[in-house]
Amino acid sequence: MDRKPSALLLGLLATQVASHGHVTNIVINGVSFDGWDINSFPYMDEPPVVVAWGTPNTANGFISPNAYTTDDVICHVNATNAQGFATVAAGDSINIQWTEWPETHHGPVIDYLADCGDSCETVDKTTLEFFKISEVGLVDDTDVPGFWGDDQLIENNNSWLVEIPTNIAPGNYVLRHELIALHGAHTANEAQNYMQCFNLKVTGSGSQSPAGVAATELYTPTDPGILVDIYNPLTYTIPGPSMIAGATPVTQATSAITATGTATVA
Ligand SMILES: *[C@@H]1O[C@H](CO)[C@@H](O)[C@H](O)[C@H]1NC(C)=O
Ligand SMILES: *[C@@H]1O[C@H](CO)[C@@H](O)[C@H](O)[C@H]1NC(C)=O
Ligand SMILES: [Cu+2]
Repeated sequence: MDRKPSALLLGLLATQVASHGHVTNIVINGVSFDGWDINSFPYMDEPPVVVAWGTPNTANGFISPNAYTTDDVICHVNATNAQGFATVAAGDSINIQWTEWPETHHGPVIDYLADCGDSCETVDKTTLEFFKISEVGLVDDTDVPGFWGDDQLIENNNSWLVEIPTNIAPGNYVLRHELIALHGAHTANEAQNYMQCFNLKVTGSGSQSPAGVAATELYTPTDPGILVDIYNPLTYTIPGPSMIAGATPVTQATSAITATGTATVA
């Protein structure tokens, strides 16, 4: 028997790798923290402790609208709590580095935080209530399908800068970072959500504890920002709740890496 993968299978694998993406690392004030490596960590009995939530997403896949009410929409498929965290001051920005994002995958870039209480390492993910701190949708609609948040991400070295609002009370938070690809979204259930979660300890003197919603209540398959034809001129409505007061849009920029950090284990 020929044990080599067939040309067809190789082609499919290549297509999958080429057509989707995931986060490789995040950078906070020059310090780079590893993400969850979908190509190796899922195969390990004891994967390294990182600040990113774990997922057996070895297919480099996405979550579909028909799974918006399942736990997979919280932090990706079968996600498990990150076992460490990174510390960030409110008001600081975090650069989130993706693998090469496909040009065809136009759509918004959205970021949320959820307060974990005592520990993001042990919190029950179904109790997390997310509030929105950043959203960028259709930036320029001059030429259909337009220039989108994730086109900005591509121009920004496939990375995204998000600011932790200054007014947030210090504490333990999950950052839920998400790209939604809308190239097929004119067909029901064909939007593609790519979310990744990270554990943060936010320091500072803020006092706000914004109300949030469960991730399973963020979107519905027929939201105008989810079931949408981007190949015709449109006014795009970014899905999910409004941004909190104090959320500050930042100009996209890369973050030079000056050091490598490791997740803090409580
Ligand atoms: C996620 O968990 C379900 C239920 O245990 C399982 O059927 C499915 O194969 C898992 N998915 C992945 C990608 O591991
Ligand atoms: C651009 O991204 C690559 C990884 O894809 C990274 O190695 C490099 O440092 C980044 N460049 C800048 C200026 O951030
Ligand atoms: Cu894709």
